[in-house]
Parts: sequence; structure tokens; C-alpha cells
Amino acid sequence: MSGVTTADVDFVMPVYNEGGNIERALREIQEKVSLANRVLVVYDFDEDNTLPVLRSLAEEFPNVQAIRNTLGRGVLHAIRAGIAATTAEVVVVTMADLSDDVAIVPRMVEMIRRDGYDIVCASRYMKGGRQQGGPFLKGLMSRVAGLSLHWLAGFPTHDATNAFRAYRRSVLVETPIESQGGFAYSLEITAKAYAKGRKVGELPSVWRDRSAGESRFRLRAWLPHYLKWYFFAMTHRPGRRGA
Ligand SMILES: Nc1nc2c(ncn2[C@@H]2O[C@H](COP(=O)(O)OP(=O)(O)O)[C@@H](O)[C@H]2O)c(=O)[nH]1
Ligand SMILES: [Mg+2]
Repeated sequence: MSGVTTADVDFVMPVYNEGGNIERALREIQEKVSLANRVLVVYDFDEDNTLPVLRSLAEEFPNVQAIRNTLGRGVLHAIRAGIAATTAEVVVVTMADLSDDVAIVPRMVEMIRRDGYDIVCASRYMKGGRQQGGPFLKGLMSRVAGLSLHWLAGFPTHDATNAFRAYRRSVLVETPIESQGGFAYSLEITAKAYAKGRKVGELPSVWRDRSAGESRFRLRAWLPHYLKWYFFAMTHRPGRRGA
């Protein structure tokens, strides 16, 4: 994307050797998201096998920009580096492994731009949403966390741990991330924003486990981060204001 035009939506897409998935992931966005968009593909190292594929697609996808994450290795640093490069009013974090169905992105963007939402969560655990495949324990814990926060604490989504989420960019800018690794930052940001009175909504979404490449999800290592923000979300509701 050139000149001073700003896209309707900037995607932040972290990648770690997604050479087998990236073309399909970009085509899905091209086919299902007819908004002006940029896709910021964030990689950690120059030998990443996603890069040659990206170079071969450069002409066909002028909206795609490869960004080298220089904040430190790992998916959280990559997402932070991607967020730092965003300019659009709406930022969507999504994965390159074809797990997320980007067909809901236009509605996510509409909810933020037209209906005043600040964060829209893709939700596997509400009516119409689904989780297909993936490790049993990871899925079970994610579901129990999401449903307990929703039903016990009134958390505004059934799916607290999904990273596939649309954010009003200003919310990302004003919310410092304390999480040190993994994907718990998405629960952190959403819980903090909700506690501050920001409007958080959800849309049903189907998540499918990847068929190419390998997951780098580290349940044990990241569990303490999740628990910290789970507890925060359980105990911080927005204060009553106005109506
Ligand atoms: N830049 C970067 N991206 C990563 C890293 N680990 C995972 N990713 C990307 O993050 C997304 C989700 O990762 P994945 O390991 O499949 O997690 P899962 O979907 O929870 O199993 C994919 O697009 C990966 O390529 C990393 O260390 N650095
Ligand atoms: Mg995955």
C-alpha cells in the first residue's frame, strides 16, 4: 500500500515457518475481506521459510508487508512489533495457520466502526461457534476458562483466550502489555479494557487446528500468564458509569 491512504483494517499475522500455509491464508483474506486492508506478516528471523513464498506473491499482494520482529523472539514480541506498525482504525490479530475463519472480519470491523465496540472477540464457545481438533487439554482448559469467566463474572465473551480478535487501535495504544510470552496478552488487553469500561463484543467463529506445520503452543509454560489474567478478569468488572 502506498502514499498516505490508510486501510480500513490492518491485520497483524505472526509467522514461524508458515511456508506451507501463508499463501492460502492470504488468499482467504483476499476472498473474504473486501475492505481496504494491509496484512503485516511478522517474522523473527531471515531464514524463516515463509519469506520466499511471500516474495513470490509480492506482486499479486501489494497489501502484504513483511515485518521483521526486532523486539525479541517469540509470538508475543512478534505481535507487539506488528501492532507498532499499524495505522488503521481497526487492527485484527489473526494467525497464518488457517485456524481462524476470516469471513467474520467485515462484521468485526463494522461493529467497531459503526456500533461503537472497542474489541470484538471471535468466539468458539458461543452458539454458532466451534472448536475443531487441537490438543484435548488445551481445548478443555480454554473452554472452561472462557465459560466460567462469562457465566460467573459476566465477562463479555464466552471465549476469553482466543487470540483472533479485532481491536480499535486506540485501545491497543493505551493498553500496555505486561504479559511476557505466548497469547495470554489477548486476555490481558481485553480484561483491562473491559474493566475500564470499553465496549467488548463477540461473534461466533469456528477454529480448526492446522493441517500443515507445527503448533508452538506451550501450555505449561504459558499457563501462569493465563491464570494471572484469568484471576484479574474474574475480579475486575467495569465500574458503574452514567446509565
Ligand atoms: N513470529 C513468530 N510467530 C509465531 C511464533 N510461534 C508461533 N507463531 C505464529 O503464531 C500463530 C499461531 O501459532 P501456533 O503455534 O499454531 O499456536 P496455536 O494455534 O495456538 O497452536 C501462527 O501463525 C504461527 O506461525 C514465534 O515464535 N514467532
Ligand atoms: Mg495454530
